[in-house]
Amino acid sequence: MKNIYGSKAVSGFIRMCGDGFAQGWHERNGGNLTYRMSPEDIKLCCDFFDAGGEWVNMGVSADNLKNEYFLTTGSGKYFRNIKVEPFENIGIVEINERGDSWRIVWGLENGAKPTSEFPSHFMNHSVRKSATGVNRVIYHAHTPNVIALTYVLPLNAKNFTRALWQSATECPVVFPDGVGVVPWMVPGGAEIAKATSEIMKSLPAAIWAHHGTFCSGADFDEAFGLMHTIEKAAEIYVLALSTGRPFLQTITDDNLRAIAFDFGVTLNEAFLG
Ligand code: 2HA
Ligand code: ZN
Repeated sequence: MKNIYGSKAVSGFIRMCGDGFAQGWHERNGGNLTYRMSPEDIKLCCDFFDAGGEWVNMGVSADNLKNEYFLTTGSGKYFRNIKVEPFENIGIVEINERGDSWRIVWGLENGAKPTSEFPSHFMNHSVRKSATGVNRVIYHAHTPNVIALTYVLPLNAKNFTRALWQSATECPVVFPDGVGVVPWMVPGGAEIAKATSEIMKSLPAAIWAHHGTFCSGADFDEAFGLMHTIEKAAEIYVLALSTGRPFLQTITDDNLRAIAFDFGVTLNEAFLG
């Protein structure tokens, strides 16, 4: 490999950032992405690492993320610029053996730091790794239609999950566990990190009221696909609402159960009925 961009981890990460920007989810420095590298990714990329950076304590810790390596977007950086200048806008951090600090080993040049939401991402990685065994991606985006719905739907998991499941037939198959909702909170801190990771113990996505969406996935396709599916369902719901006409019909709970049965998934019954 001639340079680090030849690795699937780094090229896939950069591609996903560009795809999110193209969707209109990353105005200015909005949104952030992290990827927990596999042993193969690390083996491929480590020739390009420089571990001379300082350790920085995160204020949160996770036993199951000790000594892991994460690709991360930079704090205050614009998704729009990632493709053209990746080394300043994204980077790789190593986690220490206590699981409570990071240091930069590649990228984030000229004084850049990991995303301001790194504590949220880190805690979500920890709970999704435990819950699924395979999760590697945590993705936060400012999804406009999901945000719009947080002004008009009651802020709870049941209402949001049902509204999304009913808005597109694919939804119960893509996220049969449903989505959670975090009430409005100041972003970037330990409190919102804790609230989000509580949800992520059992659900693959959390909606942040009046802010955006957090999604998880085993790989870039799965995490991006989940964000895309949730946001598109929300768009359909908003379109239906914006006709100003009453809903005459929808996908009923029994229809949802029938989809789940045929596609071999188990729907979270707590969000039905
Ligand atoms: O990175 O999206 O939530 C900026 C944000 C903070
Ligand atoms: Zn945000």
